[in-house]
Amino acid sequence: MPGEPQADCLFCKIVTGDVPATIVRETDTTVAFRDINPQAPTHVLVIPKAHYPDAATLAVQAPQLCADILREAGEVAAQEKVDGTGYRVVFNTGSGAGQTVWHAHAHVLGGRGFNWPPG
Ligand code: IU
Repeated sequence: MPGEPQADCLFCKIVTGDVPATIVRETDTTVAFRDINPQAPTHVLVIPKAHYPDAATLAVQAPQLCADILREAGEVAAQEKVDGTGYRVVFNTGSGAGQTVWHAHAHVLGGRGFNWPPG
């Protein structure tokens, strides 16, 4: 079933509390926690509690969750006080784009300047 927890998924285990994470925000549908390998002073991952393998699948199968994640990204940025200067929201989608964890997640990065195009 789409959205069902996956036994071998690290982020599903963070949702259940079986794997520890530094959670900064939680809603009925999402969890936001600090990335263990931060790439900016603020680097928080926002994930749906339900399991979808990537952002594109999430958009097709549970579009409301995309809106929930983007709203939460904005709330994280405000909570971290990086909304004034600007912040970046990234969905790496597919291994060629750098996706390594197959549970949809948004990176919320802030607290430093960013280049364009990205690396
Ligand atoms: P990616 O877009 O799939 O590459 O992002 C996965 C992120 O998950 C990456 O930035 C990792 O540092 C992060 N992460 C984590 O925060 N905690 C973990 O236990 C693992 C990965 I494994």
